[in-house]
Amino acid sequence: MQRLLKQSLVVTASLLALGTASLASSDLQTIMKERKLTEKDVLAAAKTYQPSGRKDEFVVFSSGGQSGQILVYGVPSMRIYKYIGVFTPEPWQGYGFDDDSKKVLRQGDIRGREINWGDTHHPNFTEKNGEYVGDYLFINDKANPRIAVVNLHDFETTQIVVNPIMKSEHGGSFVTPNTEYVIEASQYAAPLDHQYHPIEEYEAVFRGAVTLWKFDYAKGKIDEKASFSLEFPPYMQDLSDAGKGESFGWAFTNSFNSEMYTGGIEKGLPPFEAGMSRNDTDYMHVYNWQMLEKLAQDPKNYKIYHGHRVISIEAAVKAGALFLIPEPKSPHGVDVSPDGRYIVVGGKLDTHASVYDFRKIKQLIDKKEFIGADPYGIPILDMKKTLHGQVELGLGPLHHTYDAQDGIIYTSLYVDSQIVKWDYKNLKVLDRVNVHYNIGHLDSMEGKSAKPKGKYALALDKLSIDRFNPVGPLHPQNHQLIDIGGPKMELIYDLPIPLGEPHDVISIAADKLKPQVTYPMGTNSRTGKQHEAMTLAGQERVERKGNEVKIYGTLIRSHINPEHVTVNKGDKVTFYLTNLERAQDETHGFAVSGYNVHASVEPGKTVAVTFTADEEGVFPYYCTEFCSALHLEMMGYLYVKDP
Ligand code: CUK
Ligand code: CUA
Repeated sequence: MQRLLKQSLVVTASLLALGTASLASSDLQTIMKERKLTEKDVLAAAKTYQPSGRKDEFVVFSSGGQSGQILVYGVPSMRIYKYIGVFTPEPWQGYGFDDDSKKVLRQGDIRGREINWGDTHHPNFTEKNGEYVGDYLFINDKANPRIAVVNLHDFETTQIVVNPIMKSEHGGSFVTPNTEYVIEASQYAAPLDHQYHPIEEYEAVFRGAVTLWKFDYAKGKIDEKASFSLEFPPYMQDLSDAGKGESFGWAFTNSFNSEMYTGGIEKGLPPFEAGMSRNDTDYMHVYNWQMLEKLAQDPKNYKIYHGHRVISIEAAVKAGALFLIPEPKSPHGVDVSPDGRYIVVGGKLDTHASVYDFRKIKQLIDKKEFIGADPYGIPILDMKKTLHGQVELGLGPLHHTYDAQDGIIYTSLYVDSQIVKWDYKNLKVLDRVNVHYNIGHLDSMEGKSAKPKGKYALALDKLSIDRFNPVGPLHPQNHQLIDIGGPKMELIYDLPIPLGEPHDVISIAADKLKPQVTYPMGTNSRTGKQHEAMTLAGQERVERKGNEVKIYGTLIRSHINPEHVTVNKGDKVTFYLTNLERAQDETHGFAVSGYNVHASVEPGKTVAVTFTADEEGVFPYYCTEFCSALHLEMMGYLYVKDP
């Protein structure tokens, strides 16, 4: 109904623009009156409405926060397209319910323990010369440090790597300009050896780190053996960004506990929060991954933890690959400008944003001009001498995103609930818009790449409070769309996010995504290769070896072949299923009653589901997608008998 209404509004708005008094415009007046819509509301609707069949200009990938998933939606329509199961089982896609996806999902943690959720924060695309390439997407898990790779040719998660040294992370995933590395920086410091150590050993044993995951583009996989880490002091590292353009080769990581405060309300000490914000400044870590890459070749520079190379602070300092710069109190976002020259940092407890000039940083590094060193021997650069300037923006500056227009940046103000548009070269505020409420990340289209597109910005609000129909104490989050095409920013749409706290989003021009619509026949989507159990028409069969039964089946409108399978109680049963369809969107699903297995079998895909037939009886299996008029007839029986 609302869509229909919007459609008539669009028509009418254009008629109005032509100055045509018409029936439609009187309809519009009536509707506007009935629904209490202002002219501004009608314009906002016209800017976001997509008639049926019209595609969006940008596609947004949002972290799903505690859901461990990724959410995909379009801009400007804000229509949700997909959830991608990443760290969490997702039954529709069979993710975590078929054998091939279980191999990706059920990685476990460093102790081999199975973990079925994740806290996703920062999605990032593959890049070429700092511009986004719609081939792969990376996302981190803050809670159980891992990085996942999503293949954007089919929007499926194809790899999860477990960080071998961290216990918590936040500065991931950030990608170097040609996708050489995916950067993952730790958050809460912990002993790298995963052993017990009391808090008294904080300064001596607890550590942060940054892991540089090597991405093998041809294989579409992170190469764990070629990856390495750099040890950091226990300063509680935070967001990171990779340099580009003139800062290519460098990377930047914030931290918020230069105090190395260890708290203890149970011991009568002020809590973490009080002690960690005592100092006026924390440290930005400035490091060169190209130099670290070389250091990682020589065993004298690193220690091995869990088979993984960790370059020591000492070796990095000696090589001139690691520096610290003070930054305003409790920083959060660090965002490198499209040309790579400036690094903008927001301090949550400071009203300013700080613009660092990489040229000035580089000059001090080249001259070896330091104001001292931290307790771990890392040279510290003079903050004043590296700053281009600071601008007072308001309360709680968090994150930044860039505009297509050179020198223009947008910053989120968490406490003030605003987006500020400002000029980071001439250091002046240009505009501000209220958002609802308490914004975290924001994104202008491709706004963190070397070629931002502008046009729209997204505000990722942490609280929605009164924006939507109440659905209980756990409120949806609110993604607000802002038109940034004109001189004044205009808020034009609210999208309730129902699935977790989406800390960050990343957007890409829709034409940069070229997903396939069907698979080459017999594809194992998780490996991208032909499935060893691909079954074509006429090859359907049941093979038995001891108590292992393998069913090689096919799916096509509107039958499952075979339709009857008999096994003995206790048999290990594997159904291999190939969808023989060649038409797009002719997906079949596969479920067996009572055995907790499900597969989504898109055209051309082959999947496997394995279970132990531990219960005697008759179990219908069926197709779970309404695929044809005879969908309900697409079924069969599994007979489990006591031998
Ligand atoms: S985020 Cu992860 S704490 Cu500001 Cu990048 Cu919400
Ligand atoms: Cu195939 Cu329903």
